[in-house]
Amino acid sequence: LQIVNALRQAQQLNQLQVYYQPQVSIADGQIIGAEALLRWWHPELGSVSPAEFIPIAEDSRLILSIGEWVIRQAVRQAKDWMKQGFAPLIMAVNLSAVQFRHHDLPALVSRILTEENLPPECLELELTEGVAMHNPQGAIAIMNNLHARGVRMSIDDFGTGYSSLSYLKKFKSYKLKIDQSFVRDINTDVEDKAIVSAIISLAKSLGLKTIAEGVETHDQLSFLKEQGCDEMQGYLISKPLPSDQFEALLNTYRSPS
Ligand code: G
Ligand code: G
Ligand code: MN
Ligand code: NA
Repeated sequence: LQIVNALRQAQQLNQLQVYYQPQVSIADGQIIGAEALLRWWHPELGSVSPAEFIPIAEDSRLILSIGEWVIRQAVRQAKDWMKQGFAPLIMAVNLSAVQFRHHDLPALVSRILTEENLPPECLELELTEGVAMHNPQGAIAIMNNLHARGVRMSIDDFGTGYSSLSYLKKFKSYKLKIDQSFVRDINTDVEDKAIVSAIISLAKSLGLKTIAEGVETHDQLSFLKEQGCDEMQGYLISKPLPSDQFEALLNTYRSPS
């Protein structure tokens, strides 16, 4: 109960911050996107992981206001970098189950994009495989709605849930995010190798892009490149960064025109 109250106040007290982790094209090494990741710094509790507080925010439905704030911050940031002359990035934002199923989500997303003047195709909403498959028919309807508004969808933590391939085909997603648990031992574990190459082949045959999460070493990257994975995200490039540090990183890749 105490943590719920602390979380309720966190927004007003400016204790929440959005960090950004670069997503890089494996073919040419360019930064083509960013994943927005929420951070909470509490004066007594210190840094609280979203893995801990998102479930609490979900139960209390605080996630609806916090989640809206994250989408707006991320969209505004993407627009700001675009205005500065950086090539357009695709900004990826995580959606929780409660947010995804809330009836107002598609309209809310459109409203934010209009108000912040960001092209919808610059926003990607990440849905975990578990949430998508929990009620696949419902998920298809929501994804169709978001897709019709021009927003991209990706399936997060792919491989950790149980996917029905017939549904995967019907999801209006354009990218599978290969969970970092499969990437970690990719150079030594024959099963992980097999799983990752199977996910990449599956994605290709369904016309979906792939991004590997949690890439930390050059050896992991070499294997992914060999298998034809499209993109990567992980400490090898950068950990999630506050916006000013992300911008500094963008500047080392290419200067604003
Ligand atoms: O960045 P980190 O490893 O601390 O994230 C831990 C977990 O919290 C991840 O599963 C990530 O998807 C989730 N997460 C981070 N930010 C958000 C957010 O804004 N919304 C939701 N729903 N989940 C988030
Ligand atoms: O569940 P989701 O994929 O949204 O969460 C991504 C989580 O993975 C974030 O908490 C992020 O901080 C973390 N992360 C990102 N890159 C790496 C990495 O290279 N190694 C590890 N161990 N974690 C990472
Ligand atoms: Mn994610
Ligand atoms: Na993930």
